[in-house]
Amino acid sequence: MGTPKRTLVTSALPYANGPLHIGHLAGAYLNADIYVRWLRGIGEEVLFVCGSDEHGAAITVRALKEGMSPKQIVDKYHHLFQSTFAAIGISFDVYDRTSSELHHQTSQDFFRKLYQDGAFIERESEQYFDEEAQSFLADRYIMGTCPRCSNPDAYGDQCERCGSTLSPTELIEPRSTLSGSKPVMRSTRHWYLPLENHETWLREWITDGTIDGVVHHYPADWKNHVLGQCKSWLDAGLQPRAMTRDLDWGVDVPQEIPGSAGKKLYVWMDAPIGYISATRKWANEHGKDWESWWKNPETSIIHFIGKDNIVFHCLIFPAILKAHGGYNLPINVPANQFMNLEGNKISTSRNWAVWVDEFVRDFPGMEDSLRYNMIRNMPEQRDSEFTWKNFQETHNSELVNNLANFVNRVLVLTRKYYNGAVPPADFKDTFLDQDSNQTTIQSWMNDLAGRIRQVDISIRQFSFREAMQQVMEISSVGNQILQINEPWKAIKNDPDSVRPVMFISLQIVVAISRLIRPFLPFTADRLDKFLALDSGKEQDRIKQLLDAIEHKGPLLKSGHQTGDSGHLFDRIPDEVIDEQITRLHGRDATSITSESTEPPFSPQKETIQYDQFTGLDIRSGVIVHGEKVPKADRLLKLEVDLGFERRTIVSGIAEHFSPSEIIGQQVVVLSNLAPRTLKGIESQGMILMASLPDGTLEFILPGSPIPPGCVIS
Ligand code: B3M
Ligand code: ZN
Repeated sequence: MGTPKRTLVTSALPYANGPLHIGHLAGAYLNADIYVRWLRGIGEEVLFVCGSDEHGAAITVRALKEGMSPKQIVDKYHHLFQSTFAAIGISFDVYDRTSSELHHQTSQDFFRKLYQDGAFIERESEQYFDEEAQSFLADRYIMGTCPRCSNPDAYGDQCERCGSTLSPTELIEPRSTLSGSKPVMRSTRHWYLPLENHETWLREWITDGTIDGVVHHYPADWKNHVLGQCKSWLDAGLQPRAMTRDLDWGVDVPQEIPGSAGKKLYVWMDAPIGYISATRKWANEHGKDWESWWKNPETSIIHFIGKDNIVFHCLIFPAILKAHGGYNLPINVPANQFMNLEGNKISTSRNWAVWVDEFVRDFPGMEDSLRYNMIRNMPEQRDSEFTWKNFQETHNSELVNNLANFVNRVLVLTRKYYNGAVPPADFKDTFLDQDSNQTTIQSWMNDLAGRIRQVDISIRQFSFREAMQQVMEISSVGNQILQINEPWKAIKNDPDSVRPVMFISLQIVVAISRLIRPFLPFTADRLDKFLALDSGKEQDRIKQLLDAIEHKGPLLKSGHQTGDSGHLFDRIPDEVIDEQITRLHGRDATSITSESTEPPFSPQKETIQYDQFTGLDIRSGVIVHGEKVPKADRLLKLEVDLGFERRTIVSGIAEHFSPSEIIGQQVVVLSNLAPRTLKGIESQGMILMASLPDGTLEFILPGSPIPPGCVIS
């Protein structure tokens, strides 16, 4: 698969100001982890670096809120990040932090070099100042009304509602985040990077993929939304950007520079240099040369980030690197979009999130189920959504019914027919393939090699959803082969014909165990144990698989004794999911009143096809009876007349309506929803409700009364 290369992979340094949620995972960590583990498996040299971003207003504002010092805050979350990433199987080679001494040195050296080379311009300007807190107010230290969308809680650097990039002077009615007071203007001096001087080469690099006329990368390999964002910044014209701030917390501007007192590096100057510091830390600890990862043109650099970090990684950091000189630029920045949760934007302040550390505590041994769902719904090209129901569904129908079922059948039958040993077979032996064609083991293995190459292509295109599906497809095909050959019948009359079937099935299990490791590493470990193969070592494992196939040697030889197997995955019952949904909503209800900075409209869901819509049977109905469900604060048991029949529907509206006030209420019902059992009652449909911005629910009413049973479309 091409010549072995060297790749440096970075994931965005998360701000150490709150726990990790699924949005982080799906944005910049899981995708990077799959990519890195795949390259390791193929036998390529790769280094995966990350660390905590411990500077900037994100940290100090949080510290203020929690009544702790910035140092206490970063210590708390840095350690939580380390354990959470490890628990969910993100396999960094090094996880550093930007408060480390080496990082302060590295970023100061950068600043010093740029200063000495005259890469900065110095400027005096008027900036907002909080007289009460005696502090200048940049970035998140200042809030006000967004001039574009009127969000009253926009920050000095960005409006989170409409996504616009802002500067503090654009805010309407600005106020200090520190004291709430009205700021005044005061003048201050800072060092600016004149980005406009970098515009020409940045444009060539981004749009043509060339540096000084030499091909660096193919722009067609970059994601459209990444290119689009970069181009719109370039088209708007780049402006000088301040690289320093008046702050107490951060990396000091080097002392020997006149005017450095009280000045710190802008967090977006120091944070990306954190990738370099992390590489240096790793190199120091392993006696390696860090520079070959950053300066040798043979090394490819790839930054995995979320879409809100695109401009920093594609324009500002490259300009810093170019101004410094001697560094490689990234070959690709495959930014992901955002993942929403149950119809709303994930929000730390509203506690509307699935926290990864809580997940691993609540679902021990099910780390891969979360990884699997995140991969299936990865926001690669557009925003996506996590729902607990979908989590249950992908787990039960794909991991349990497809994967676990296949593995279990193969290992149980092997034990039954051959005492757990791989049966003898010749590569010329035949069996019926998934299309019921008579096929040799040899030709089927060739086909498998082709499938593995397809996975390789998908991963290198950053299409992780597709790659995951291609691996799962191998398991589906394995199931079909068993189904078509029916070894459980053939074993009685024609036991010889069963040998190649079981032999190939076992080879498929081994192939899956290797191919699935980048995606579901914990499952791969379990599979290795079931197969009694040595586990853990990642380097070259996929390469060995391909080599074995290509040299016509099976990976699992005849006579190999498989180990004890168990269930790979157990089904997730409804109660477990309902509990999570209830908990999520409970949290939101308590926090929504205190501080809501979210837009009143939840993001639109992914586009569906027309026939998905026509699959919904929506009817008019009338509530004829209602009662509270014992021991469930939120649930009402309703009797709904649909004209052609009466239905029992359990609805989560008890906090909004009493049973007596809704008798005779006209309702809109999704009538062909599969029945679900809630608190022991079978609910046979769902009443559609409108969610109002203040968190209340309303019935949807027709313009004039309509009889029950009418089709709504
Ligand atoms: N900490 C921003 C973020 O978490 C930032 C990334 C830095 S990458 C160098 O969105
Ligand atoms: Zn806005």
